Amino acid sequence: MDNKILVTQSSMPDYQEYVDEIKKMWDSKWLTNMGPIHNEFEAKLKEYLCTDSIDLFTNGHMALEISLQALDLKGEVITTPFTFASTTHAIAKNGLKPVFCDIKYSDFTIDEAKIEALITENTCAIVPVHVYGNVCNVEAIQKIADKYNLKVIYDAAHAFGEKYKGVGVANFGDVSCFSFHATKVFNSIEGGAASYRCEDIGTKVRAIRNFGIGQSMVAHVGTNAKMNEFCAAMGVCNLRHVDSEIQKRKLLVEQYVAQLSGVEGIKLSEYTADTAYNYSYMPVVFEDSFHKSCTQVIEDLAQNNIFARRYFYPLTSEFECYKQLNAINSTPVASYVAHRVLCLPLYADLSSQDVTKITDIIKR
Ligand code: T4K
Repeated sequence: MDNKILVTQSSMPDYQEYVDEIKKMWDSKWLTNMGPIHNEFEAKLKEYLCTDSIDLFTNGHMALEISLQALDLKGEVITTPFTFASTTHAIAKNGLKPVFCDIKYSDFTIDEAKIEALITENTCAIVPVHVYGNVCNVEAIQKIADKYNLKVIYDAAHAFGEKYKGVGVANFGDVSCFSFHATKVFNSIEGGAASYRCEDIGTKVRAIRNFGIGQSMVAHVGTNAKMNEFCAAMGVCNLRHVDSEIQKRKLLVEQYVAQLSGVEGIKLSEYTADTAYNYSYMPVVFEDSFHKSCTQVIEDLAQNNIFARRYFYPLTSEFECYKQLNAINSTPVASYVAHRVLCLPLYADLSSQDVTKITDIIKR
């Protein structure tokens, strides 16, 4: 391999640990369709995520898309444009209209103070994103949802294992959806999960995940989004090590923060004492007062074989497929951040020397 430093690097167990795990499949010949490793993984996740309800999926996107389908929603959904394509696509794929709400500059999550003004008689739900692992203002959002009888579906793709005021994030809203993609803090190669407040949603979600096949008959238009045993085995292995991976990331983030805070024109994400973070991303906003533009920083880093990424640029509201919604100028804070934010390399095996090299290049 070359010596490139990429934005992230998949966490993997020792080769032998994974081989020992998948060896069971050669004995059982059971590869998919909610097999024994799948069920073991699910049980372990319930414990880790502090929730009674967890269902596994092929990926985080299918968890989100199917959960929205299971809620039988119609009309408009208030959401953030400062996210990965998946969030907005999951809404649109269900025939729902995304209505974009601005974000807060402090932590880049949906601005709860701007949600109510967007509610109409057609609003049926709110889909906030715990972006970069920054937990949304779950109390304020739930208050609004209760007042207007709206469902809340959290895109928790970045928030695996986090707690807010001691409560696992899987417990907020009607549904929370996680991603276990190879690029995430915790991965099962590809994979995802959803947790629910109400078991009825779980029953429906499980049917839709398996072609709509329920207890007796096919009642829902379903799809195939079942997690296979190879992915579940990777999940079981990685779950054993996730706490130490998060601890290593925490130290690296603390180093980044120490070396970049106070620099004129650099804005870092705000961390609060209420949240137990997973340190999934290292976002930095290069404000106009910084001596280089975000694009120049990307180029300077790339010249040194370091590859930061523009998560999330452009806003999903600026995608070709959503232009007809005419929402491009409706979220000024999100637009400002999207044009200036970079996620710096962050993964458990990144060295502290590399963090220093990266921050030196940025400050130089
Ligand atoms: N909601 C939100 C808010 C999300 O961010 C995402 C996914 C979802 C929903 C949907 O969840 P999933 O359906 O994906 O489970 C990546 C991921 O593909 C995507 O999962 C993630 N968000 C998004 C933010 O980033 P890319 O296009 O940046 O990935 P890629 O291939 O450029 O990889 C980035 C770096 O990661 C590489 O430079 C090296 C490293 N890498 C990548 C792969 C694929 C590895 O070390 N190992 C690997 O196997 O999208």
